[in-house]
Amino acid sequence: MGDLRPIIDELLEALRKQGGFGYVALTALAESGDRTAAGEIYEMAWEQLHSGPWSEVHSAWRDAFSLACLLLSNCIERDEGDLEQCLKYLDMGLIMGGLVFRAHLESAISRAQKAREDDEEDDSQTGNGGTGDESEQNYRNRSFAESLKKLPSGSLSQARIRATCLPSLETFAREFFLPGEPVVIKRAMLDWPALTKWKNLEYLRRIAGSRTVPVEIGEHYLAPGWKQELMTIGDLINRCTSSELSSTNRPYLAQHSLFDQIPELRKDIIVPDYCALGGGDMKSVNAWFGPANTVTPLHHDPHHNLFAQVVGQKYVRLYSPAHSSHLYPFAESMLMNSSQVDLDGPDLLNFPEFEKASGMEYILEEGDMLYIPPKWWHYVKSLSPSFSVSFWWAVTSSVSSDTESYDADDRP
Ligand SMILES: O=C(O)CCC(=O)C(=O)O
Repeated sequence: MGDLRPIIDELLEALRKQGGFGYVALTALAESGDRTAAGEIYEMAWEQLHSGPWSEVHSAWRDAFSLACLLLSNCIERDEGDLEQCLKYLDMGLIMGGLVFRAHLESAISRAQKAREDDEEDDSQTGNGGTGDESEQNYRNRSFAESLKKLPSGSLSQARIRATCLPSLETFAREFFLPGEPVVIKRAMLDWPALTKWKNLEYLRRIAGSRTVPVEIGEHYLAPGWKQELMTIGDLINRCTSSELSSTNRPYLAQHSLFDQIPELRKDIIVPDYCALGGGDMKSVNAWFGPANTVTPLHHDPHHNLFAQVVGQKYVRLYSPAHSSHLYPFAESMLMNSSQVDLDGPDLLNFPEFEKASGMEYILEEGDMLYIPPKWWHYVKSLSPSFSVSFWWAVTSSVSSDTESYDADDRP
């Protein structure tokens, strides 16, 4: 921890100013390897992260949380050698913590992953490796035809989104990007390793199974009872492949910056050249992984979006911004980019204008990439187990328009 000294001292100074005297008093002990002290500073920082709205949590507490995760993980590795548990704490630091210790968390994660892989190699040589074959069959066999029956009413009778095969950058710019027209680009990912690798759940388990991620549970983010849980990707895969899935317990790893967290998975994807248009200010690259029937309700985002369908099929319905008045956006500022109309059961008594909205639709297949221009309304439902990646980018300020005047990176 030698190189951390000045950073820790600076952090402790900031925490004193925030009244975090208990944390400050225990840090030296935690640094010296006292597991109880490390556990206590973890709890103190955790409490501070949950003491009010996230935007009001002081950044020093976020960094204090990361440091506690690092110190606790060191103690666990030394006392129990439980690398899964270490990874859990280190990921918590990445997900909930600040930026100051991010590089330290990342290198501790690489070390723990490497040590885990070495252990697994030993296990496989002694025949201790296991596979979840039966449940994987379950997962794959869920019928696409069954999911098609559950599409919103009026589906498969809307205009079809235009599709084209790998347009040149110039054609894409002239015909779609500049006029703001959606398009499906076929065969857009032939060179992505993800296209073959991510079908294999054992691959995902091996690369990412012990990593902790935020998962949405429930029908969709506007439905009653919807919540978020932190779980490992291994647990998520177990839940996706369980035969007991229902709308209330359906898990969805949605809009998560997985590729910042697990660089090894980033090697499986390639940022499309189209994202360079307009100055190409990449806002986020997000993963969307879940079983059949996950729903993202009708909403819009401020950025250009290239949405890559890597595994499985998804139904997409789009409405142009010109139809906003027929779609009844929520009045509350947090939800202003979401429609009150539930496409899976539209309430035409309360939202009669919805009948006037005319949408466009498409069933995205593996290897399809959908361009969604800024502010276009979109509804997305998976028709099979699915893994997608979205690339959100903004035009740089010299060419930006009012379509990008606010930031709604947080879901919804
Ligand atoms: O795939 C989904 O469920 C939703 C994707 C989406 O809303 C987006 O990429 O902006």
